[in-house]
This record gives sequence, structure tokens and C-alpha cells, in this order.
Amino acid sequence: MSHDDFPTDRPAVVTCGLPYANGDLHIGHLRTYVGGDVYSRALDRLGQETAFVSGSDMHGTPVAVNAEQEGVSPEEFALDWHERYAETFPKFNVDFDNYGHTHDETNTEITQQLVRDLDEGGHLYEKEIMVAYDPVDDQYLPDRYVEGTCPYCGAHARGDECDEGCQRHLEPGEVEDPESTISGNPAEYRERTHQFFAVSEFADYLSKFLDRLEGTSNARNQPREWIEQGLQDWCITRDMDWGIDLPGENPQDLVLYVWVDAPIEYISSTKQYSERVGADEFDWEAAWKEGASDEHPEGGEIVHVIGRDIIQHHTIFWPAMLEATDHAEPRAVMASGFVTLGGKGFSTSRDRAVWADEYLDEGFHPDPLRYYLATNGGFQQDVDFSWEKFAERVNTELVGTVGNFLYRSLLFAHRNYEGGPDADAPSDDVAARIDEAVEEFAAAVDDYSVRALGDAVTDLARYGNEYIQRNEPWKLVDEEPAEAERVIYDCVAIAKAIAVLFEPLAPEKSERLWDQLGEPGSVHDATVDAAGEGPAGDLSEPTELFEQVEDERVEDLNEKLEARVAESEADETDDDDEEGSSANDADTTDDTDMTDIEPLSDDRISFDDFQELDIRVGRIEDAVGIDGADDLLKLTVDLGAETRTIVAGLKGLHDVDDLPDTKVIVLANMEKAELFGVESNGMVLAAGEDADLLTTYEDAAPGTKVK
Ligand code: B3M
Ligand code: ZN
Repeated sequence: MSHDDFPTDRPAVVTCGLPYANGDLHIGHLRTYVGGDVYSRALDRLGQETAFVSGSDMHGTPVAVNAEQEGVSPEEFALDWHERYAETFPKFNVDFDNYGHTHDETNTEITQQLVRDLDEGGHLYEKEIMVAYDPVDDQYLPDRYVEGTCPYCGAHARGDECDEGCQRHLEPGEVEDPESTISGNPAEYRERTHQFFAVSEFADYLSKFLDRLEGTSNARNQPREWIEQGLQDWCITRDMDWGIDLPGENPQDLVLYVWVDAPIEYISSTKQYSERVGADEFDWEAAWKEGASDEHPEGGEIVHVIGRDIIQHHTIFWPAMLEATDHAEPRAVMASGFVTLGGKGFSTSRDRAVWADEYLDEGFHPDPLRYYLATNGGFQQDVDFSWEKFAERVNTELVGTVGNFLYRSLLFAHRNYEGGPDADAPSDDVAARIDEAVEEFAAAVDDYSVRALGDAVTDLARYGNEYIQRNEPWKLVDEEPAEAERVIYDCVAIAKAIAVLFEPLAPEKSERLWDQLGEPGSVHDATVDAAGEGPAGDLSEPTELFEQVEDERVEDLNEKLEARVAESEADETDDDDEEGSSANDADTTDDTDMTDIEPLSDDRISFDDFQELDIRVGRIEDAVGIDGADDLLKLTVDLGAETRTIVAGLKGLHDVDDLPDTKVIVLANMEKAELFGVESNGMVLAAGEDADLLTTYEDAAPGTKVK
């Protein structure tokens, strides 16, 4: 890998964490897959050679336990889910170059070879450990087959992770007071010989690796703490039938731990892609193996997109495995926050979720959900889903800003200029603004920010709206026809740039726009260079790209969701949960208050940065509503040195008459903003959805600095 800006001349592989093949996908899962897809499409747009791969995670106790409960073999059970996932992802325009699964031949072969290499490299050793065993059922109880008490924090825990307490990964034998999750029988510990990978030997390497690692900051900061606490070696075998056999002598018939073969599927899936398209088109070995390419012996640009619950596997175990076997080092890990409902995690087993199929069954197009999931909050922040917020983003940004600009420009162009408006090139200002959007787009890729990719487009559309409004081509068309044509040509040029830059977020809608623009070929093959080239095509009659989500619709959807959440909450009282689990799922994380509150940010700021914030005590003198704005109040606030007008979203949350004389805390050097025609000069600070106003404890006077 390199640390150069994208695009580089190395092959890139973008991977998404593999879903366990054991249950329906919900929009919490989709956040990671959409994120990965958006990112890989954005790399494509920059002209980066990219493979986008994933696959289903077939092995492990979550799958085996669920299959057992349904009375089918794990293979049949997992394949069934695998096929469903392979059908679901394309419906959301999540377009993997290869979507394999961990139980196929490619992955079995590559996994066994990699484990042999670990062994030959002297990184594996045998150790006797205590494994939970159910004497009544005569069965060993790995991972999810056993539960008990966390030895670190005392919470109730699963065999392989302290899901309700400290979230630690637990090694076999660690959980105290073990019980079988299948029979409920108390388990005993028996001695078995297992294989261990000497991860602790890689502590120094991993510290340096984390210093180099790009992506979201949570993926660097959490593992640094784990390394400081001391790394434990990792047991890589299990007493069960379902999995990939430990290669070589295997007298106890052990299989490899699911977390060994799961990330290896990233490699296997890339190999399958190369085999399909040919190594000339994409060379999986050059991407993954050190020394395979003469030009770039360190390998390609590997970017892992995952949920934040599996950071440890991707930043400790996996890079150590890669390093030990001469594979390329991952360049970046992008770890997404969860999607929550009413502040709590999704739960598959309690039907507390918005399901992927359900969204489509409601008749919604996939692209608005993609846009919402990718741009609502930073990638690593948890996002609380609500239909209102979804509708608001769709209505204001997709319909109001982007759709509105496109429709008014293209309709005008289509009606007035047969064959499309004509000019040699966009005017200088417009060309410069398009270049700026392309730069923002490229910077967003280098920052691993799918949200900023969205901003690059909405900002450009906003500029487009201002541009057309300012130049009023409809007034010029009779008196200054040449000028009118130039203006509208510029607008169509902006529309074309939007088509290219919006492709990652809204692939299908962008393709439709591309067709409306009469551009040749597919927008999926266009690169950012096309964004500045100006339109070529003969415009067809435009239709509106995005549909408004009406209030009644939101009410309807809310009712359904609230009823379901209430039911799931009632279930929680008599909960002895099933074992199903997967990324982004409350089944691995909730029942604690962990997900009620967004995790504290890992992004530290310096004291100097803090000092740049001019935070003051203020006193509200007057509060009035603003015409046309449902949520906003215009406040007059005494800040000691001066009195300012500040617009705040307090209407409906506070009694307007009570506000005068209330002391508030104000960010005085917030940039000015115009809201509904009122200039807001500062920001009143408030906590949470209900805008609980910050105030002072004693008698600090207006103007006093907060520090
Ligand atoms: N199958 C799902 C999870 O724990 C797990 C991911 C594997 S990624 C290599 O989130
Ligand atoms: Zn714990």
C-alpha cells in the first residue's frame, strides 16, 4: 500500500465485513454495505483500479446454533441465507465485484494454506486449555454454545464476548459459571489441546501499523488501548464439526475458529473476481501478496469497511495474520457506528428493526436510503433512525436542493433548445465551481468520508440553484437569447457534474440523469474528468428524479414502527434471547445502556482548538417566531459587549413567553447563517433532541467567557 492520495497506480480492494449467514438484513447492516459501496464507487470515479468484495460468513457458532434450532444442517441453513443476501445487496445497488462465501473451495484452500504458512513460520503453538463441555448431552460447547459470567467485569456474557458488559472478546475457557445455551445444563471444563496464534509477538508491529493506519479514528484509538493492556495469544481452533478443518495432523478433529477463515474470504473473493475477469483486468495477487508485483512489492491499497463492533478483529488479529504470512498491510479501516432506534440498538431476535426488504416493500427507491445512511452523521457516529429524519433529508436535500435544480434547469433547456443548449465550454466561474466540487469529492475520498462525498454534490446543487436564480434565464430568453443559452448551458454542465459525482451515492438516479442529459454510455464508466467536460448530449424530456415523502406517509410508517418497538420492549422483560447475531445488531451490544448514548468521540482536539471557540454567557431579551419556519425562533440575546440576533431551533420545545430573561450559553464566533431570511449571529447551546438549554449555575453576567 501507499499513503498517496487516491487515485494511485496500485490495485485497490475495498471490502465489507461479511454478514453472518443467519438472518434477515436490516438497515443497520446496510449502513456498512452502503458505505463500502459508496466508497468503492467513489474510487472508481477517481479512476482508481478497484475491486469491491465481500461474502457471507457461513461458519461459527451463531450459524450452527441457529441451524440446530431450525433442525437443518448448518450448510443448508447458511447457503439459504447466503443466496438471499446475494439477491438483496443488488436491490440496494450495493454492487460487489464478487460476493462469495467462506465455505467454498477457494476460501477453504486459501485458509488452510495461510494456516500452514503461519505454522511453518513458527507462529502457531499447541496449548492445553479448558473447554466447556455438557456432560449430559456429551457435547463440547464452543463460543455461542456457552454462556456465563465475564471474568473481567462480572456481567452476563457469551462464550466468546462480553456482549452485555465490557465488550471484551473472550477466549475459550474464560467465561465463569458456564452453562450450555442449548440445553441449559451446567457445563464443566475439560482439558483439550488447541492451536494458538502468537499474536503477542506482533505487539510492536501492530503499534506501528496503527500509527500508519488510515480510515476512521475509532479504528486506531481503541486497539491502541488494547495493545497497551497487553495482547493475549489467540486460540484459532474449535471443538465442532462446522467449519474449515485445521490442516495437517488433526487428531481431535478440530475446525478453525470462524474469525480465521472469515477475513481470509476478502482474499478469496478477490481471487474469484480476478479469475472471472482475468488477471489483466484485476490482479488479486498484486493486491494481496507482498512481492507479487515488481512495481509495488508491498501490495495494493486494502480498505476494510466494517461495523465498529469488529474493530479488534480487523486491527489486531487480521493484520497480524497478514504480516506473519507476507501479505499486504491494510491501508485503511473505516468502522461505522450503529443505526439505533429511539437511541437503542436494533435487535434481530426482537424484531426491533427496520428491515431491508421492508423498506423496499414500502415502495421506496434504494437511492434515498443510501443517501440518508451515508450522509446522516459522520461514518463513525451512531445514527438514530426515524422516518421523520429520513423524510426531512429526502425532502429538503434530494427533492428540494438536488432534484429541484436538475428539474428546473433541464426542463428549461429541453423546452427551449432543440438538441441541447450550445456553447464551447462552461463559463469560467461555473467551470471553477465544478472543479472545486471535484476537488471536494477527491478530498472526501482521501478523508474516508462518505458524508463529505454527499456534501460535495448538495453544495454544488445549491450553487446551481443560486446561479439559475441570479441569472434568471427565463427573463433573458427573449431579449438576450445568446446570454440565456449560455446560462442554461452552464446549468446543464453543472447537472452533468452532479450526475458523475452523485453516482456513488445514488447510482441508479445518476444513471437516469445521465440518460436525460443524452450522454453516451453509462455514468458508471465515467470518471471525474467527465464532470468538467461540459454537456454533449441531446436532452430528453426530464422527469423529477426524487420523490417527496409526504407527512401522512411518515405518520403511517411511524405508527407501524412504534408498535413494533413497543412490542419488542415488552418482550425484553421475558427475554432469554436466541443466539442470532450479526454486525450492527443490538443482539451483540444492547441490553446495556451502551447504545443509548452515542460513544464519546475519539477525535481529540487541542487546547488551542478549544480556545478558538468564543463561548459566552448570554441573556435572552426577546423571543419571537419566524414566518414560515416551524421550528425556529428569532432570539435577541444580550452578550454583554453587544446584543445579537440568534436563530435557534427552540420553537415547540420551549414556551416562547418563558424565554426572555433566561440565561443561555452562546457560541459567539459561530459563522453567520441566514435562516428564513433572518441572519443568525451566534449559536445557543442546548442538549439533546429536546433542546435542553445550557445555562449558568450561579450569577455569571452576560458576556462572561466560558472556559
Ligand atoms: N461475520 C459479522 C460480525 O461479527 C462477522 C464479520 C466477519 S468480517 C471478516 O459483525
Ligand atoms: Zn465483561
